[in-house]
Amino acid sequence: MEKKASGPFRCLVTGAAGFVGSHLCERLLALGHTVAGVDNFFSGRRENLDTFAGHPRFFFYERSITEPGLLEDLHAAHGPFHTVFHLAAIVSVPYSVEHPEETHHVNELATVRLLKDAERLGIPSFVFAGSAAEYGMQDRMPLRESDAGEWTRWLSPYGEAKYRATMAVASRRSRPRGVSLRCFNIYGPRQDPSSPYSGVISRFVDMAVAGRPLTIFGDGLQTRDFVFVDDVVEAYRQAAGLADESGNGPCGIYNVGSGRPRTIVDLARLICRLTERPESITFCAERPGDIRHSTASIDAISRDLGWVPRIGLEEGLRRTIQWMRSAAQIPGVKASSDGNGSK
Ligand code: UD2
Repeated sequence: MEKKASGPFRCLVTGAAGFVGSHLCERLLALGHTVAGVDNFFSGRRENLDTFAGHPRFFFYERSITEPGLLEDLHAAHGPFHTVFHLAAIVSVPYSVEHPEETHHVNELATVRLLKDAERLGIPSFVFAGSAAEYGMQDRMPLRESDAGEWTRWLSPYGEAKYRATMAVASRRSRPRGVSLRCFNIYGPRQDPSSPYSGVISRFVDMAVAGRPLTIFGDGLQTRDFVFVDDVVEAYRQAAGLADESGNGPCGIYNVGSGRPRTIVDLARLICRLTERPESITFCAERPGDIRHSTASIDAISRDLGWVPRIGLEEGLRRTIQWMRSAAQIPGVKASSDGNGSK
């Protein structure tokens, strides 16, 4: 049985024009909440706001999360907030390797400052976009929340900054109660396929819809854990306590994934079948720095929040393919900016 929604509440969403942030805003508005959204369009895209930009309970600010005083300003204008959903970040792993200092400032220090501001303002709940990249290089699967620590060999400044920010958030027990969601490979409508580092599903669906061969880096036997964006949004809602009548939720760190490993070659074949294309797959050199396997243990989030993914891979792919086909019809909508979104 679906838990009864509480509220309505006022929420802040940073990264509102991103792949996941825009879905989160849309869902919160549909549930009757008021949403202040922030994005500086570093990787977010204006068209991601199209379906709700004019909503009477949505207030958008083109500002950066690195600006001191941001939370105070928005709290004064639209608060008191029940939850800060903090998704804005440098999301590109290769960019983080080239710009480690900037990544440290945006992904870690700005998060810590927002957290302190939330404490000063007495905001009840702070939910952070952690990442599976926090686990770095690992041999044992599935990954449990305790598998990342100071001993971890991070593969990028992105992974390390996300880990440090997660630890700061998850140590908060009240006002704000802190939750970090370590999301695995998120996919779905609005994920941008245009960069070589965009999520593999957005790239494969884009290639298949365009009638081009799907390009696998390496032997295709590497595995990932794919989770549909609507399931991720539901995890955010539950983590904030918005699915509970009391408005209360947990604190700590939770993996968000399917709990099921999928090989990239099986994924490619499935996408060919669902797009009704002949199986046209090419293999090329392995991507430098790629991890071999990544699977989430979702025991903790299932136990504490009752969250389980509802959308299976095939259904999620169908929805993604449908979106990619319709986006392909609208000039200027599909593709063409930095990869935002997953992990
Ligand atoms: C990387 C990043 C992650 C995020 C993600 C983009 C790390 C540790 N993590 O994760 O933070 O930026 O990329 O979604 O760097 N692949 C192909 N063909 C393609 C594209 C990808 O074979 O056209 C392979 C790729 O080599 C990898 C797998 O598919 O083995 C998954 O790739 P991904 O980029 O979707 O995700 P991932 O987990 O490597």
